[in-house]
Amino acid sequence: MQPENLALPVGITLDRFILRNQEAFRYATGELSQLLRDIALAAKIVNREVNKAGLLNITGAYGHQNVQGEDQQKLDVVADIRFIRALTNGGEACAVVSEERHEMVDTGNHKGKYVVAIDPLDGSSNIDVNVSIGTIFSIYRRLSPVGTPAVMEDVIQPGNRQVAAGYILYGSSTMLVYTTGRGVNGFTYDHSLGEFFLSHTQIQVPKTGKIFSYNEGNLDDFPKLVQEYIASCRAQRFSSRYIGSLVADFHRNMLKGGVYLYPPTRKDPNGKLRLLYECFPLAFLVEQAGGMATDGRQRILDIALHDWHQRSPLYIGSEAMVQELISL
Ligand code: AHM
Ligand code: MG
Repeated sequence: MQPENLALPVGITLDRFILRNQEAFRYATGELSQLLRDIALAAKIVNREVNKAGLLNITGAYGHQNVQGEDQQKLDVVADIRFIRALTNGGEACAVVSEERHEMVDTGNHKGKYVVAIDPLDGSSNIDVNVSIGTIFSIYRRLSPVGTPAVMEDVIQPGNRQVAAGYILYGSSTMLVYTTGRGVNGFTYDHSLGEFFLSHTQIQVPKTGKIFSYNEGNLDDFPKLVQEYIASCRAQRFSSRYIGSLVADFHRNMLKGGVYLYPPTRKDPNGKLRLLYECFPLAFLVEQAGGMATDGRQRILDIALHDWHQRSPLYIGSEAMVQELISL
């Protein structure tokens, strides 16, 4: 055996990858890179909390409802605090909008050029039952002058203005997947080294697929045409896969080819998912990976935002499948 085979290279760390990409931009100041690293740090901490959730008795409802009127899980609150603290200490984000908070958080970093929208822990109904959950984030350049406090307009921008977006999937392994508009790359967390390593280079969503994901309990509420599309998936004997954690369902479909549907329902006539920190970031990622995202009428990324907790129907995944849906 060759001596070097005794110690194989460990690969490219997320930090090095971010730095290399930054070097490709002549005038890059490194602030976006630092911001991504802050998010990765918080992700590692949240990953630790998620892993020990049962041990520390921090699972279960926190006893409050969040702004959507849903029960907050303790880990939702913990993740929210972790991300906001990391972004505040980092200094590059002047404001953060979180699914868990009514108001925009002014980080006090008025010199920061960026604003961040985040769903700190998505799929929260799965926390207590040891099923995959995720974090979703989206980064915008602020519109208001640097050096002043952020204003509402900074975080009411359409998805097509995102400069970066990504998610962390706390699954059978922990992954961070992100884009800065030049393709999508995925990094897998090595617990023993405490580092994310590049594992999925330039991810491409298969053009079509055989997986469809939706909450079947809501089927009778769906618009007739969506029901027809689902009937056609069934007729073709496609596989139905639904975890109930958007990040996990999205991730699987992005790698294997498929479509995720959250249509309007009687309970949520505008759809359940939130544009700013759920639909926009995933739509940016899917398009960067060659897929599509629509609300049934228009491209998700072009929807005008009026409220940072605004909801939308979402149909996202392989291009051919989303196209077929739209054509109906
Ligand atoms: P959450 O942000 O409260 O966790 O809700 C979002 C989640 C998504 O992860 C998931 O795709 C969807 O809600 C599941 O909804 P349902 O339980 O109605 O199928
Ligand atoms: Mg969510």
